[in-house]
Amino acid sequence: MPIDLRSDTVTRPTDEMRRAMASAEVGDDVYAEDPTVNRLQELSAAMLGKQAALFVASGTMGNLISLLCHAPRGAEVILGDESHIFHYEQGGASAVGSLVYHTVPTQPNGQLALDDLRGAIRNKDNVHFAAPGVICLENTHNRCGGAVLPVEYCREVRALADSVGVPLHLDGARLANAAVASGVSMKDLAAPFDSVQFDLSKGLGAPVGGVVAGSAEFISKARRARKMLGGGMRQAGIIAAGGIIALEKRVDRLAEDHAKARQLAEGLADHPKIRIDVAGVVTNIVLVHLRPPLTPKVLIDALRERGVLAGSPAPTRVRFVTHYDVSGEEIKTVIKTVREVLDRLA
Ligand code: TLP
Repeated sequence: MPIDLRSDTVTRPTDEMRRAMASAEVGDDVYAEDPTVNRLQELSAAMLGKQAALFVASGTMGNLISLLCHAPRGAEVILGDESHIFHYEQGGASAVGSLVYHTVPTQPNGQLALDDLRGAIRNKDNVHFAAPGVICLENTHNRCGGAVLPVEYCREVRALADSVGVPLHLDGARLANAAVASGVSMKDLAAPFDSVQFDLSKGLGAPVGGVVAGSAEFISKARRARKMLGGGMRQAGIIAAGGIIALEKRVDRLAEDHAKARQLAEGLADHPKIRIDVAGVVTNIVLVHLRPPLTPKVLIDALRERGVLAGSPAPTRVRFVTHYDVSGEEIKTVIKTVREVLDRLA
């Protein structure tokens, strides 16, 4: 078996999760009658300090549902140019919801500068402009190496959003990692946002799904949007049961993944063919910047031959993501392998 660091999405459910899934009580969730889904939703809403929550098939679906419910046709989704929603979700809000993406530069720490946001919020009373529909942040920030957004910053964006009457959405696919790394609860991190989506199927280890949380009114709209998108999943308690274990038992251990990421970054950082911002590795993502002429493809192919899998988010970067299914010993093997491969490559 290769050591797979392409993503924390590769984690497999534990035996405990599989047992819970096998014995889950189920019902038809389109009628809101699946007791296990209902329990996951109640637990999620409580953990995020929101009135209600909705189980969704994936993080991508959770983000799309949220944007569709916040913004009317033709309105703008204001978001970072390095955000997951902009890069990796097929422009779904445009394709499905007739929304317009308005990007602002993402700072290296994952934040969007308040001045840039102010500049992007157009005057909705001017007939020439698309109206502002929703502002989106991302915590942790995937393409910024798992950076954590401080809650104080999120509160500043909230104040700005309030001053112009625009809702605020959080892509919190790895919100649990942000909470563990910063020592701020998921509830406090979620508080400034009207809606939050988080994933159960990444570092938390559930096999499928995510959750959207918000006000009761927002979630009843979200339930309609989920059905329209084909996400009415019937006896979904089978998969929701894994999500309950993830939330109840798998949050605190994310600290181990963060330590493994730090171990990896520190073990590689002094190699002359690469650059790593070690201090910036605070969660489970390690971005390795390659010095030319080295390219991600050459490095990734050579590592694959030696049984180590990594991904490439950009033309000069390779990404390693730590998770439950990779041990500290395996990280030592990865460090040794990457160093040997780098020494050998041009
Ligand atoms: N991220 C995946 C890939 O899509 C890149 C990964 O391997 O990191 N928001 C953020 C910040 C994400 O990182 C992801 C997945 C999603 C949303 C989408 O979640 P899913 O895969 O459940 O649709």
